[in-house]
Amino acid sequence: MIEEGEPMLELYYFPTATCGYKARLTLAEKGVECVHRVLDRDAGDLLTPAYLALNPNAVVPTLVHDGQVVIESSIIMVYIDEAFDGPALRSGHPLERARCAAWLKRADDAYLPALGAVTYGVFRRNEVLQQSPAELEAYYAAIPDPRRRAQRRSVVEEGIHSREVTNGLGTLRKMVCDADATLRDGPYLAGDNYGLADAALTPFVSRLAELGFEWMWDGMPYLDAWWRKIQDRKSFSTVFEAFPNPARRKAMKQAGEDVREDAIRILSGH
Ligand SMILES: N[C@@H](CCC(=O)N[C@@H](CS)C(=O)NCC(=O)O)C(=O)O
Repeated sequence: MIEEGEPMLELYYFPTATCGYKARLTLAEKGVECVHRVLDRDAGDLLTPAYLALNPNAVVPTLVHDGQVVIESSIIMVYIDEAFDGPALRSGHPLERARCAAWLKRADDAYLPALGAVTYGVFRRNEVLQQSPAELEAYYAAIPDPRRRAQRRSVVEEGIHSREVTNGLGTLRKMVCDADATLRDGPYLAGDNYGLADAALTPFVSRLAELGFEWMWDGMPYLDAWWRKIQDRKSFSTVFEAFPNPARRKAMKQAGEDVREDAIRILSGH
């Protein structure tokens, strides 16, 4: 409970946002309460002048702490870890901190674009393509960054065969291989305790599981054991069960199942 007079902490996100999960897992692991500003992406909530004033990139998450705005999910995670009491989510050891920073950077630079392409190319396109041609053009035009706009068009129109998606699958396959190799040496990704690196990777592995892509880590016992452990944490159910949507869950599984053979074939050529 946030008491009156306490600094106000607000997190803006939409329920299924990967980057939102990173911030929400961090808050849950720290035991920090905040006001949840839940946006409706499909209703255009990310494009309102009020939201663009907070986050000009028209993306989530956005954290507002006592009127001060913090954007970028990995920066938000570190900010929450530093600004609030609760278990430290980064090791005090310089090398482990560097390893944590490297996972956060890979998540931002490589895994997020890859997962976005795979999610849209496998599943979201089925929803986006319900729009009329004029609505679809307006939808593309509203994406502020030209590179993201071109990527979105390619994955929606070409699906699993878009170069963005095939490259994305390769990147995510490398992500699980690298994580498995790291976890061979210890229980968590950057040190002996659960931390920001684990929280950062969780939404990516979780999305692959939602698509029924667990086959990607067949023969990777260390990643598999980590994933089971992660799902047993209270933070996982707090965050991933907050907005139950069984119909969407079923549609995602089905969409993943529909392209499974293609995805396996694409990865075998990578
Ligand atoms: N680098 C940014 C990326 C944020 C981002 O791309 N967020 C996605 C959700 S994970 C988003 O808001 N997409 C807007 C959309 O789908 O229209 C961060 O880490 O915060």
